[in-house]
Amino acid sequence: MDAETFEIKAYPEMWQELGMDVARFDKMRLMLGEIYGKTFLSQQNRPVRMAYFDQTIAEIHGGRIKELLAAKAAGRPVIGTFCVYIPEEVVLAAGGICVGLCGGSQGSIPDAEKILPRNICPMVKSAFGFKVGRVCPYIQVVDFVYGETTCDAKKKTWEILDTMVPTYVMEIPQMKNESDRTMWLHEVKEFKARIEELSGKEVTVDELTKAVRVMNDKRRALQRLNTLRHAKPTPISGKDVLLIEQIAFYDEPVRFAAEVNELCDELEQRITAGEAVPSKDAVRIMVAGVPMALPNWKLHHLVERAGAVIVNEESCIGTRYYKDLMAEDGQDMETILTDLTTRYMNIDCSCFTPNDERIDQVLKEFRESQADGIIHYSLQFCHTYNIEEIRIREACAREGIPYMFIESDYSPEDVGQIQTRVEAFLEQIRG
Ligand code: BJ8
Repeated sequence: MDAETFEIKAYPEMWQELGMDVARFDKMRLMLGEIYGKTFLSQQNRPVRMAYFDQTIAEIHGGRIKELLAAKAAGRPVIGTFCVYIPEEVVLAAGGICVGLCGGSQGSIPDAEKILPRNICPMVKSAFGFKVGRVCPYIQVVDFVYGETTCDAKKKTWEILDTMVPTYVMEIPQMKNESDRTMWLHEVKEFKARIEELSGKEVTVDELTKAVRVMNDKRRALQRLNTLRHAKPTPISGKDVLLIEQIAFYDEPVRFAAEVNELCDELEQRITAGEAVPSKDAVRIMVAGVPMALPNWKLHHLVERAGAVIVNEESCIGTRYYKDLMAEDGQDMETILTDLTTRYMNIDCSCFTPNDERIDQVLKEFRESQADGIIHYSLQFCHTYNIEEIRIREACAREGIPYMFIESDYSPEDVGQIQTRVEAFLEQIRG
């Protein structure tokens, strides 16, 4: 595959059956394919094993959708998600499938703004707009959307989204006291009952244990990838790792973990051979902050185009998704669900207060990734990340870590301005 000829495959008949706006979606498909070619396939010296992930993108609107439809036909529920708080293990144990829904595109925002206020998070608008405009096959396929009460923009949008596609909302605690843990455990049990009702299948201890192993294996593969990219020089670009972290949310988990491990084998050989991407003395940047939902590649592209390399994402599309595993030896349902509750309560989303763990985690990841500086990335109107940024900035100042804050959206309008700021930041680091 090369940058000029790459194309995302078209499945107009299937899209028609899914009730999509086929003509408009087809234009979006062509545009996405072109951007993908320029952003990813134009990179030099990519690992050979990235071919699987390129192929996954080529089939993003077809191959995976066919798999989801086949699963549904076999009675397996398909759940669309927007947050790493979904207890995926429970869905898997009932034979179901989780798919992360797109929310990283400017193209669907005008659809959302016909209904929602303009001054809310672009991720929420983008995701909502995909349903309004009927331009995402994933949201057309799902049995229900999993929503959560992490932030105000999301929780109020679910009420409106629910009129278009069934939306199940779980209450996420905002603190981590004992009472919050008890409440979250109760929420998990109710979610399990809902999944069992939908699938017609009881979630047994055996099935749940198997699902925990599947998810742990997938998370272990991503941890391995992240550890390998921390090598100096790094054997893979930040863009490619971000892409894999995004694909993690919709690919079949066993296949995905196997492919990531194959890639890791190749990266180990590259490290031994001293192969560097992009060059041995490239400035190493760690990104922290909000998730970058598909196809949000803007910041990574700008940073790496300026000659630096991104070596870590402290983000839900990043380490927050895979840093924590679960015990695999739970003997009874109550113990497993309690372990699961603990694992998910370790997620240090900025919706929590206080959230000191996240500040510590950012510093820990900075040290582990051998980065030279941190860019904190927030989306416009995301109050929790935009305010928590103050504490990250203070911590970086205390530790003498070069630091920059970027608040952006999905439009191309601030590209020039971000490019200039990134270049100045890299110069500051180079000294
Ligand atoms: S666990 S980070 S995936 S909520 S950026 S929509 S918070 S206004 S994405 Fe998130 Fe779950 Fe937390 Fe992770 Fe709201 Fe902020 Fe937008 Fe956000």
